[in-house]
Amino acid sequence: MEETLLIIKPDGVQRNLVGEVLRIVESNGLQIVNIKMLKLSREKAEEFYSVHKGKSFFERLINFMVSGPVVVVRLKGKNAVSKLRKIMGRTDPNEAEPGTIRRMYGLDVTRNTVHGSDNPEHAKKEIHFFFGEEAWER
Ligand code: IDP
Ligand code: MG
Repeated sequence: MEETLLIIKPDGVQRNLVGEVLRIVESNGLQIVNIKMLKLSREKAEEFYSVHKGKSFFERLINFMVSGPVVVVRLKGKNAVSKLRKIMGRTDPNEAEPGTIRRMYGLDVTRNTVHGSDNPEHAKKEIHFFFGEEAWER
């Protein structure tokens, strides 16, 4: 069983899409292991997205991610990482497949409603980032 990290970004929380995103995720066979709502500090957001530091969209991304609360979700399931990426769709909602979360709900390439880990290694790190030691203890 693989694990992955989902974040419902500020635009999703703000538009009352938490239930809808979780419904889609759960109905695709991914199970919620842990979940919480929080507001990212600028420092935490920059650390989480540190691989994108220096890119043209970095400031816009960080400003967006600290603009309101997010919901972080630890998920498990068969091929959880690739399954979540598939149901999310591509980064730019305009390029995402019909029926994907980003295509249905994303507003633009920044405000694209959800984050999902891009590989199992990063998933472990991201789960630990938000759920700390309890992530290892389970
Ligand atoms: P991903 O979320 O599909 O993995 P990444 O390339 O890891 O995409 O980028 C992280 C986040 O940064 C995206 O989800 C999006 O919010 C934002 N982002 C990525 N590329 C752009 C861009 O070209 N313009 C504006 N924002 C972007
Ligand atoms: Mg990414």
